[in-house]
Amino acid sequence: MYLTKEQVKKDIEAKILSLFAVDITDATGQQVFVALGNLIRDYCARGWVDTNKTYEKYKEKQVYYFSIEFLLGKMLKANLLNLGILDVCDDAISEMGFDLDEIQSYEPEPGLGNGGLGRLAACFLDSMAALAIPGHGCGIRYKYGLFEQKFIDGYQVEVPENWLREGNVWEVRKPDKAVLVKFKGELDIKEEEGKFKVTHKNYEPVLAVPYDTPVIGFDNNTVNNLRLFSAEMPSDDFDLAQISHGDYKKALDYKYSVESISQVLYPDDSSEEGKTLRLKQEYFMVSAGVQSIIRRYKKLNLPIEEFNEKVSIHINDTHPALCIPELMRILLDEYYLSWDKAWEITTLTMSYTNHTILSEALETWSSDLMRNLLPRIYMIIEEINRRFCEQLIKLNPDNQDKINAMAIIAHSTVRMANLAIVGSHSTNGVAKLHTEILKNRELNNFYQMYPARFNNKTNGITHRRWLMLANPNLSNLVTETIGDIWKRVPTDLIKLKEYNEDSAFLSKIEQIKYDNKVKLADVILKNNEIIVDPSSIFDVQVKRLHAYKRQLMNALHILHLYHRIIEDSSYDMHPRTFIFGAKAAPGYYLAKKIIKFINSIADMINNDPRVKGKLKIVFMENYSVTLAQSIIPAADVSEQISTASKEASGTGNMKFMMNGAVTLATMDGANVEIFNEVGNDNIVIFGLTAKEVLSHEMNNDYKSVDIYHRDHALRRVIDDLINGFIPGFSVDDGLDIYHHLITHNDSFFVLRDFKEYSLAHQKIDSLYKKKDTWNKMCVDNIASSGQFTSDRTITSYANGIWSTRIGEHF
Ligand code: HBZ
Repeated sequence: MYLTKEQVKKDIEAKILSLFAVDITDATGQQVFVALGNLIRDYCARGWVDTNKTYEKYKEKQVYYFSIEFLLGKMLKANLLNLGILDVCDDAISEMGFDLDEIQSYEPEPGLGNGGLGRLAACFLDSMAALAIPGHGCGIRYKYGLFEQKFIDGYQVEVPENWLREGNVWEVRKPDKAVLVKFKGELDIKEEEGKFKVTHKNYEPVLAVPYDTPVIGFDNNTVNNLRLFSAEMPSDDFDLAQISHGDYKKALDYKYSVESISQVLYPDDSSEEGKTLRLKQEYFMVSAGVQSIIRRYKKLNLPIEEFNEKVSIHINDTHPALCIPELMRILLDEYYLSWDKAWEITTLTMSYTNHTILSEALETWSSDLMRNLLPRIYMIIEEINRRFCEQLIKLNPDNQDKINAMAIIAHSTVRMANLAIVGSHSTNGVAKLHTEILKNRELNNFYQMYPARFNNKTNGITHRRWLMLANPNLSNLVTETIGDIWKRVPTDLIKLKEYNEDSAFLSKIEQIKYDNKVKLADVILKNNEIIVDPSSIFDVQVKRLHAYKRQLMNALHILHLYHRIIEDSSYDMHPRTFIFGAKAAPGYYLAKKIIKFINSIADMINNDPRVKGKLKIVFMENYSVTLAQSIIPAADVSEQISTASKEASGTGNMKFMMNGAVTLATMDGANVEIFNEVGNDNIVIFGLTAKEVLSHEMNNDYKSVDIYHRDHALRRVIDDLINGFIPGFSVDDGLDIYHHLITHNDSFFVLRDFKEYSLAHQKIDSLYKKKDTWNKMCVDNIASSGQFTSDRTITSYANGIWSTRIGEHF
């Protein structure tokens, strides 16, 4: 849209006046933020309504991306950028005596996700809107997002994150579009005139109230919708009478239990606990979302048999897999379709993405729990399973083991991944290696049965947030150098390669990186009270804390460097600043010990004068999207060091390369594809390959203790865990880590990869010392990053899975 600065100023003044009854001269930063947020909603309201009307008018196929998490990040500047009014608003705001970044600091970050999976969902929304794809998000409006992390005495402490305290400028409550979700109760099934009539009696009703947030497309007048549901007590007397029978106390207890459904995001991204509340959350989101979709479909006046031609439902990991039995339920019980027809429509509508191969993260539910909470849904899953097992028996009459392994229900548990694969027409992994592992190992049985359903969609990130917004100076330099086509066609970034030996260009790249490091150094000083040197190498590992991601290997290596430096004061290395950011799941014992370990070595090393500025360690509290946006543009080295085969894809790796960091990586997840794009000269690779890891696991032939005895330098740092060497780090804390590495045989091959990791760091050091080589590597990384945008990923989903239109309407 086009606006003049004068118009923006007038609009802001008028908003401030109408919302707060104050003049702009008396307005607080918080008030300016709220006014600007409201103004953005005004600016996009017409487009929001018109986008929907156009979709309806042309009866276009809609995609609904169901995800239990959307990790959006702050939206003020992203929305201004997408509306095409970022610069004019920036100018207007500063002329009014404010600073746009400061204004954005008043926006709470909606932390409605744990990590990669939730952030991917947010990048996908941005790309669907940018590509004018009729695609919407569907999820839960958690009252409390992911906990805020605090360090007390080096330990992680979790504090509730009340992100809605000051209200949320972006959302619109839609009470008229609320739907009823039914839990528990009994079923009454009668046959009448050849139809099965299913009546759900004595159920517990929960009202799902939608809150809609606009998802603004980049400069294309498209505004899609993110619909998040909040759980409320229904006000309908009839429904309530069933529950409380007029008993006030009972009604209040019920209200509390209903509201708890959308109260808090589960903070665990690595293990499934099988808690009733989580299952309630999943069905709540699914049932509310599918009912809304059906309601909207009805408005098209098309036969229900054509549903799958107009609707695609995407299941982001297995958490929304109950979409499958829920749609079956509606088609069977409300439309009286035959099982076969309902099943055909359902499988054609549904598609599923797998994000993990870690078995402890695979979702299963106890049959008893599910039967009790969701009687009709469980009955439908039983029937899906019965029919599926019939097929399995026909195909494998003599292989009971295989049938047991593939069944959807076995040993009184419902396996959600099996349900998702069987009930959809597409199953995809999130990087080539990951998809190959799924096809050839973890899901091989299913791949053999349904080879055509399996496909790869390598993850991507939105370059609008992760380059244009996070790194405006680099973004401007890119545009000055190759023009601005890359903003719409990010693969155009490859043109930067032509400048990778242009010394004037390289020094501008270097200067921008340096300036970003100075800015981050300020943040570090403010947050951590640590002075870091912007001319040191900023070596960054930011991601969830997990044993397989091997923050521990990084920390042990830092300890190793420390020993070398204090033993040999002439030890030659370019000064390094190691930066960490990571939250641990509150119940993940080992991960929390690793946090304490890193904080303890940071304290020790940062305060030891013998280090002479060669090493600094900074563990930034409360890693979030907001922090990522200031850390990533300032990184020189991107640590992507997971045990090969364990990281499905990774997306941080892509954000770093796009901002000109050099990746230090194992051949895991999307690192493999980054390696293939940038070439061996522009990345530093080390460690076991996925094949080697899987072979060790299969043959059970790895013994960490042997390496411990062989490698003196490594033994020394492992012993430091338990010999009291590190001030403030107790032997008890150290023993937990020690046992993991030695007694329990180091499940993630830290000891095996340590030596190569250390050599890889030496290589980084010598590369960095050759300034031109290093700067060229940065440029080549930026140039190749156009392959890793979510625009590319989403285009491939739209063409290969959803069969939805891409393009501009207006
Ligand atoms: O999904 C991550 C993968 O670990 C990462 O490799 C990949 O790039 C990313 C996007 O595909 N997985 C997660 O982030 N998983 C979760 O956050 C999660 C959340 C709740 C759960 C289980 C996993 O119950």
